[in-house]
Amino acid sequence: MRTEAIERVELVFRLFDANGSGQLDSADFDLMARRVVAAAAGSAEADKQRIVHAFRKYWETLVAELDADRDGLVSLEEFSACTLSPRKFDATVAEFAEALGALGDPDGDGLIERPLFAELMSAIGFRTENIHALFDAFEPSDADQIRVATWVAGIKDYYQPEKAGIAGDQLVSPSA
Ligand SMILES: [Ca+2]
Ligand SMILES: [Ca+2]
Repeated sequence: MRTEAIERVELVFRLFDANGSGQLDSADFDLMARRVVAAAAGSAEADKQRIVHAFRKYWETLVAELDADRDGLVSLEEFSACTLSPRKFDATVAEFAEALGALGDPDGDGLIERPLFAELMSAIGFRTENIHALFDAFEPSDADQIRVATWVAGIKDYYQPEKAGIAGDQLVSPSA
């Protein structure tokens, strides 16, 4: 597996451990969903419900597929196994990416502006400089917008263990 992919997985694990318990648990995903919804003040209620559902589904898939010792928690070691069979998570990641993308596009024009992008990514826990490096890697327009579809594709790429040199690597800096 690519070093970049391992770093991406470890970063996601740290961020998803929203309550800092050292393991992923159901409460992490409720907490993260609340933070992201709070950052999406301008979004429709249905879009907010969609991301809440996507976070719930994400957790249910992780615990069903990765909780090898069946303690109801997902450790970093267990989580890292997600890269061994990434196809199992494709549908869940896609649902999550599309729900997040919808939150980023409340007016439905297919574009997301930098400030909202930064707010949503910050709610997930990424660092400001990494967020802006990622937005820049997506090659924003003169109006400082990127296509939501580009972002959604970028989220899916992020979880692909064979990928390196992708925009998502901007989220993993040596000091992160
Ligand atoms: Ca936790
Ligand atoms: Ca476990």
